[in-house]
Amino acid sequence: MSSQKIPSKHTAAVVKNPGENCKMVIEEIDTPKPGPGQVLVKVTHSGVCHTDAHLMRGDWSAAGADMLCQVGGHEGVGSIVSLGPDVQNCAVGDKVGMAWIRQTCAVCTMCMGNGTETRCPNQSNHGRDADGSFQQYAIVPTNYLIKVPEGIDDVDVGPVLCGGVTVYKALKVSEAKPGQTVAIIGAGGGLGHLGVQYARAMGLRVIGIDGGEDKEKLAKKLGAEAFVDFTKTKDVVGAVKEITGGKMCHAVVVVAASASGYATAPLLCGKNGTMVAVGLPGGHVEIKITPMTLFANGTRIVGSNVGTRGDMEEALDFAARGLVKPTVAVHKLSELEETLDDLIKGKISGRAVIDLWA
Ligand code: 8ID
Ligand code: ZN
Repeated sequence: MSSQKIPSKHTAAVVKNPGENCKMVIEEIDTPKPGPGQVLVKVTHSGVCHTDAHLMRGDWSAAGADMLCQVGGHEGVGSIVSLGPDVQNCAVGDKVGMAWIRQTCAVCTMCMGNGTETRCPNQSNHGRDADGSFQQYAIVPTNYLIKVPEGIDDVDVGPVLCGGVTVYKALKVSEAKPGQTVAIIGAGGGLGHLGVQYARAMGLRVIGIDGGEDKEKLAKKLGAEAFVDFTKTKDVVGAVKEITGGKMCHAVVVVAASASGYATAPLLCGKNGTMVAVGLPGGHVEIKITPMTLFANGTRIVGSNVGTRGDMEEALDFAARGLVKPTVAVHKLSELEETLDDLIKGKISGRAVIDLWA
């Protein structure tokens, strides 16, 4: 079933040798046909998440998370161009998103739990074990297909599908209440700059922490009341102490992809504060806090991973209502490898987005 001509081949960024010697090649690959329970999506744009860089470079190999497919990307948006044999819950022409979670098993304890489906041990992920959104056409199973609401520009959808929903969920998990203060470590990056906006829309006060003038400008423009530049400030804990009048923060969301981001994080929490681990630097990184500090402060340390389909609907709704708008720089697919290099070097403020047809 299809209303438009689908080419037999399409352009994709194919990853050769994921790991240290990884190389990306722009190639024409076969356009697959959707099977039962699947649709074919013509991808228009895809956000570029730091997770893509981690996977391609093998940063998480020691943790058993290798890239097992040939095309990365999990912030894809496009429209359905063809339906598999038995598909009924969507139609050709629907605007949809493909995110990190491609499929869950729906029957394990995590899938059946309240809000725990993101921890399904049997899940598959776009750009990790199934080809993702850095290609013009992609197969997407329908049970995790995201319907994109009206009101968001195409170019802005992708960054919400991973970056947006992830920080939104992390803020919910932090249990910070309106009027309370959250520090976002990595506030000028992809997840962080969206975190500043979600936090503001949720009534929170934001201290942004990141490096460089561009990231400071962006975080402040989006609503951070204060900013600490970790590349210039030796004593980040002292700086936050000064900003908060000694009270420190109710929540600390770490989206930095570095060990240094975690070094100070638990110490930025005030009494009964919560640190949420989101950023996933490669290598062996530990979160250090003494029992005495835990005892004295009641610090809660939790991890948060992406969001459920319900979280996704809410995260997109904030964007559709204009409360959150990704700051994007649009690139061609041929510029993806360079864009990933820039991301690793910390040079990208906001989110880079690939236009698959430019
Ligand atoms: O579900 C999840 N937990 C999830 C979902 C999506 C992404 C986790 N992630 C992970 C990614 O794999 C990555 O490890 O979150 C991390 C951030 O992803 P991103 O936002 O896509 O990356 P980015 O745009 O590079 O932003 C990171 C920011 O951290 C800053 C950098 O300057 C950059 O702006 N940063 C670093 I690196 N070290 C810092 C430090 N010590 C720091 N900011 C403050 N202090
Ligand atoms: Zn991501």
